[in-house]
Amino acid sequence: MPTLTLSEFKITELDAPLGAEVTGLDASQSVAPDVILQLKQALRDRHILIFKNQNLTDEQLLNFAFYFGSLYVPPDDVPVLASKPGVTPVVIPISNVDNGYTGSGEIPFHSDHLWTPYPSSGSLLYAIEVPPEGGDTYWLNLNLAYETLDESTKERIADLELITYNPFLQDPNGPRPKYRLDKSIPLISPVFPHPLVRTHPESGKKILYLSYSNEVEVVGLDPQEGAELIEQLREHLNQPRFYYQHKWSVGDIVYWDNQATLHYRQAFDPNYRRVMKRVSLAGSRPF
Ligand SMILES: O=C(O)CCC(=O)C(=O)O
Ligand SMILES: [Fe+2]
Repeated sequence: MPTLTLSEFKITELDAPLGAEVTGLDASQSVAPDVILQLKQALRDRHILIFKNQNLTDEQLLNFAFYFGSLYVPPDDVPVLASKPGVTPVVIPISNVDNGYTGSGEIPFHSDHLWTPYPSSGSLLYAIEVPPEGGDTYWLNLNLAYETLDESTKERIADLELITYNPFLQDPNGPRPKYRLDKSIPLISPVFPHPLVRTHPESGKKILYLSYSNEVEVVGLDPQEGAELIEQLREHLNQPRFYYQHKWSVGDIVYWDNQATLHYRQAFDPNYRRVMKRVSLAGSRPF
């Protein structure tokens, strides 16, 4: 009989509103079917999985990610993080050095690719170098955010659709409005309304599908009324009781569900190096 060791495969729920830690799994190797199924179930239940102590090549990271789905590829005319015209890298450098894409500033709560027609189901972020302080990432439970709304708000938003404007089509040095009040500004790209209350495609849970600071518009509502509603929902979202703050260690992979969470990145001192790699997985049309 093999003896049990500390590196035995284990999924441990975090003492937080979402998240589970996975130990005793080497993501560079092939993974047993029952383990993959347990991970998928844990992701449905806990929305983010944190794999500890990994050491992977890009190819191994992709091979691991593809157990959970195929690569997210945006339409050619819908830019996302790291897009060059018509091409988006497969493994995206999330780094403040060597031409990485995300600098060292704060990144407000968002869900990746929310402004696209078929947003990614999830993303995996693998930490290669981390700063000694700062640069924590927070994940927020959007099912809990929805469930804790009062009944009259739930009724009011039940059938609303929301447009999130593509932040990668905005002038990076221009104003960053949080709501589209001025409808006279011509649109420079197609927009993709999604249900403001999304149903998770696997768990069936209701999700308040709204990022914290992208420019948005509620379809069919008077702009002032829409802006007030969205502000109220965003105030509700932004509460510590809905989120988990992750302090990174080298070798962590966090796999999160973009259909159930938002994430936020704390700023950090630009003199430190923070080097990560991200892979995003294909999703489906929100309903
Ligand atoms: O740098 C981070 O922690 C997260 C950046 C981010 O938003 C992403 O990789 O999708
Ligand atoms: Fe992101």
